[in-house]
Formats: sequence, structure tokens, C-alpha cells
Amino acid sequence: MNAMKKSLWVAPVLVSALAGFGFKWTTDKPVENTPAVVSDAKLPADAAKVIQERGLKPDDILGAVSTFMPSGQYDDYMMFASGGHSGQIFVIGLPSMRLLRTIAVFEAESWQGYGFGVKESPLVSVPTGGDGQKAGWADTHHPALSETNGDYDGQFLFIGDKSHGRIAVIDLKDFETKQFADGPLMHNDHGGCFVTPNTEYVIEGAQYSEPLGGEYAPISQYREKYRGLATFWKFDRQKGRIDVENSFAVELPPYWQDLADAGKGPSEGWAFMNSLNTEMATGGIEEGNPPFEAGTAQRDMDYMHVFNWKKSEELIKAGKFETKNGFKLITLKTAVDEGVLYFIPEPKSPHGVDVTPSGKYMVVAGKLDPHVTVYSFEKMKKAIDAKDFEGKDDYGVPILRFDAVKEAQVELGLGPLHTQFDNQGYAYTSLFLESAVARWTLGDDKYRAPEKPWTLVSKVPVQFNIGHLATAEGDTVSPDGKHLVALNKWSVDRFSKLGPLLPQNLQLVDIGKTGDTLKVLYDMPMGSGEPHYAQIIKADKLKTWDVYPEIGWNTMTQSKSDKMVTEGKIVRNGNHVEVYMPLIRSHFDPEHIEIEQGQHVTMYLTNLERTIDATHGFSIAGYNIAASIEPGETVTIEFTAEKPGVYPYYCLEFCSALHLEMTGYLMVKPKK
Ligand code: K7E
Ligand code: CUA
Repeated sequence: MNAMKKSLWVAPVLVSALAGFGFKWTTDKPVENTPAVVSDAKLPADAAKVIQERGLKPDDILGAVSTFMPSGQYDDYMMFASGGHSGQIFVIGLPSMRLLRTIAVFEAESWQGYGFGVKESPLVSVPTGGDGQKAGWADTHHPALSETNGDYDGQFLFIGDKSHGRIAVIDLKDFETKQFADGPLMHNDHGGCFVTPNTEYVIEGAQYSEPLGGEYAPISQYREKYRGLATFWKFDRQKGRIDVENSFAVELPPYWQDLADAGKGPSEGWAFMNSLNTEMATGGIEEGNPPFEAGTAQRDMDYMHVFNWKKSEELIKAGKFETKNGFKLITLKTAVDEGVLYFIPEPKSPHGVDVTPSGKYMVVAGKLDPHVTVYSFEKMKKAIDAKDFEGKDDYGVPILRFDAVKEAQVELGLGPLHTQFDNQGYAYTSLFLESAVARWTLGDDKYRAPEKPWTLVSKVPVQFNIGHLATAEGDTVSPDGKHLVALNKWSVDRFSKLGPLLPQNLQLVDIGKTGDTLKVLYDMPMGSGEPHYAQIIKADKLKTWDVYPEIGWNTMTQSKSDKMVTEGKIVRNGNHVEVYMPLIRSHFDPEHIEIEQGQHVTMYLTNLERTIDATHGFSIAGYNIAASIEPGETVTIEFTAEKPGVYPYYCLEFCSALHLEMTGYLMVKPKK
């Protein structure tokens, strides 16, 4: 195609695309007019040149203008994506797909001064003073924003660590991690975390069954000694912390519990959790057994676990629990006897379970089944009340009849995993094997798509092998539609050559229109960790602080610290040296700290700045200390001065023209 012809179609598309975004034209000629329209519109001539040189197609231009944010303009939505085995959380603006921040969660991160000596943090794994020790790692999968009445409220964020079975709590006032809740019964989790509609509980499902509480049992005793688990972490919103004392777990058969979702609306008070490996395969290819991948895929059906968590809560209040490793545990027997646990057959090697916005239906995707299966909560409830069971599993858990509770099955394609929703009556399911997103219609009354209910409407290919997907507020009671992000596992050939380890590819998909109109707008390489799930919140719901409310702020108590000073001082008390140090552009006070080898040092550093973004850093290289002290913050650093010598300390953030001069000396006199 020659350049002239290209500009013939490029120009009107660009014009209409721009017009759709409220672009004001300076030309008085009709915009459809002709190839010359681009220059008539006083677009820089260079823009048309770029379009031609790159051979941009209409959809490319639409993608570009849809996602471009001029400097200083804010994104409408914020996406919180898990970091996979980077252990962190990524904050991404939508529609620009700009990475705005990483939140250090489970792993040390020196820019945030996280894990390198600052005491105001749940992460204390990197010792200071010595040669340092390896920080731990984590595998974050599912972030969960706090909810009020089933809608994101923008206050807190939780995330699960699959590798250690932990949940972290992040306060969205300052985007800092405040707490790890580490369950004492299991070494791993996966189906976590998901919150109940008013964030009463953060739900965490275990994955790989094991003897509870860290006990030992040979694999030959799998059926008797190994167990699954669901943990309900009680959240104290006032304190902004998980209340471990009032949390509890439910003992489960040794199936591999997977993702969960909390009921809402009519299903509030209930929770739904998938499982796989109801075969109870124990692997061991080296001994001639079928490998896990085959052993776990023999049965056509696994079991959705249906929990009545409100009733479980009552059992806890009534004392009907055991205590194991100091943690409240509802035994499997109690769960069955008291009617807080039911099973529902679900095909086949299920992965995601997602409750529709109305709370009436649960959508399950089976990795090895081309359908999604939709269950009706009303039918479940009826079957439970009528004790309409097809039987019990080996552990006595009643199994509801599939046909009695199924509402619909929709054939979508290969390898369906996860489902999200919009405000037009559509559901979106990721198809891993097919590398596509399927749009299909809900037969729900909350939102109604124009097409027939429970039917596949369209698919859009994505690049490649999509895991989760996230739509704007798409797992709440009131999704926003507009944006969908496909979190693709493989990027293959999408980006420049980067060596054998490739980034994931996060693709923004326009879902704003009905019907067969899905379009990929933008590719965002994520070159740091592997996002699994993400949640997208309307940006104006976040009420984040610009600077800490008062000078001398303790970020763990979220209140003023009594350690803040405006003038530096050193207090010596025998072997203990306390340094009170204010920071302001561009000096530390004091600039000399003289101590003796072996003395114990506690430093209280306060950033006196009230200016937005006037962050200072503090580092002592030889002592493995790195802090970030944001405006108003007071941090505590503690170490024993084991190594003699002279250690310059300096500010890590380029805070002013004289930032290089923001320095001082720690002088550690050798012991005689
Ligand atoms: Cu499907 Cu951990 Cu939610 Cu990965 S999980 S994709
Ligand atoms: Cu303070 Cu650089």
C-alpha cells in the first residue's frame, strides 16, 4: 500500500478516534473531509509522518490515543497486581498502563528502605550490623481490596503468599505493608485472599495438602494424616490489622483447595472454594506411580467447597473448636455435623470460582473442560435445606447433586481459568490454552446484555497464554466495565530480545461497547515478577496521604511518635547509644556519630519536611542499612556496631542541589 492511500484511511480514523476522546478541532472544514484533514486539524505534521513510517493501522492509533495520558494528567483507575515470585505488589495506572509503584510486601526492597534496618515494618529478616543474611522470598498470587457492602472502599489491601501460607495487610493511606498473618497450620496457600463483603474476614485456602501444624507423616498415610484447610482471618478495620486471636480455620479433606470467592447479596455469609485432586493422587513418578499431572486428572468431577462462614463464626463463639498450634480449628467432623461444609461436583480440574455481581451465581472454570459451569445459589440453598444429597465423600461431607444446583454451562473454548464481570451483563473468562478472552452473557437480572443469556458472544486473542484477567471493579457488586487487563504468562515475540527470561505481557482490552467489539489497546511488559491476579479500583476511591499527617509519624501505629526531635542529639547510656536525628534539605543532624566497637545503637530519624515528595534516604553501607524517610516520617534503626572503622552515611534520594553534601560519618573506635 502506498503512502498516499494509507493516509487516506489513517486520517479519518485518527480524527474520529480523537474526536471520541473530546479533542477540539481547530479546523472549520468537516472532519471527514479528506486526506488533508490531519494537517487541517493542526495536528503536528510529524504525527502523520510517524503513522506512515510505522505503518500504524486504525486500531493501533485508537490504542495509542486511548491510553495516552499527557504529563500531569492522572489515570482514572489503579490496578493492584500481585508480583508472583517477586513477592511484591505492582500498582499500575489505567488506561495508561504506566507502572506507578511497586509496594514492597514480603521481600526486602532498598528504595523503600524495606527490610534493611528500619524497625517500623513487619519484615525483619535482613539483619543489620553483620554481613547481612538473605531476605526471605514470597510468591504473591491474589490481592484483595477491602470492601464495604461488597464494593471496594479503598482502605486496605491484602495479599496471599503461596510459598509460605501468609497474608499481608497493606494500608492504602500510605501504601505500606503493616502486617503478616502467618497461619501455623499449613506451609502453603493458594486460594487467598478473598474478602467477605464487609471485610469481616480475609479467606485463605490452602493448596497442597499436608499434615496440619507442621507434623510429619509419610506419604503412604496421605488419606489418614494429610489434610486441606481454609483459614478465615478476622480483620479489625479500626486497628487496620488481622486479629489472629479471633481468626479460625476449617479442617478439610486432603484435596487441593484452590481459589475462593465470598458470597454477596443473597449468598452473603457463604464462601465458595474450588478443589482439585479429589483423586488424592500422591505422585511419585520415580517409583512408577502416575505423575501428579495425570493422577490429579482422573476424575471427571472435583468438589466445590461451600462454606457457611456465618455459622462457622457462631461455632467459634460457642467454643466448638479445637486449638492447634495456638490457632482455632473447626475439625472436619464438627464442620460436617454442624452443617457448615458441603460439596458440589464441578468439572474438571477446576481453577477459578467467581461470584457474579448480584451474588446469585457462582461461575466455575475447569481447566480441562471447555465450558464454564454456572451454579445457582438459590438452588444450592434449597438442596441444602432439603438435604438433597447424592451421597457423601470418604470423609462424610455431603455432596449436592450437580443437576440440582447447576444453572447453565457455557462452552467457551480451551483451558478456561478465571472470570470477571462488567456492568453490561457480560462475563469475561480467560482461556489459557486458546490465548483468548471470551465474552459471554449472564442470565442475571442485575445487568442484562442484549444477546441471549448464557451464550458466548465473542473472543479476542491475547498474546499469549492468559492466566487471570481483571476488569474495573469486576469482582464487586457493581463492576464499572470499560477496562479489562489480560495477565498473560508468555510474551514470546512481543518485545525486544531480553535474554531467555521474558517479561509477562499485560494487555489492556477495551470492553466499553456491547457485542463483538473487544479490542486489545496496549501491551505492557512486566519485567519484574509474575502477576497472577489483579484488582482495578476507581482511582478517586483511594484517600491516600500526600505527606504524613504530622511530623514525627510512626507508620506502624499511624500516630505521632515520641521520638521525633527538631534538633539532633546523642544520648549515651553505658553501652547503649541513642541518636535522635532530624533530616531536612540538605543535612543530617548530627553529622558526626562517634561510638565504640560493640556498642548498641538506636537511631530515630525524622524527616522534618512538609513538602510533597521531599523524601530523604539514610544509608550506612558497611552496616547493611537503607531507609527511606518520607515527609513527616520517623523511623527507628537499631544495630550493634560490631565492625570498627569509619562509615560514611548519606542520603539516598536526590533531594536537592546539595544532596551529595547530605552526609555524615559514623566512627566506630576499635576496642582496646
Ligand atoms: Cu490462576 Cu495463583 Cu489465581 Cu496464577 S492463579 S493464573
Ligand atoms: Cu536528602 Cu538527598
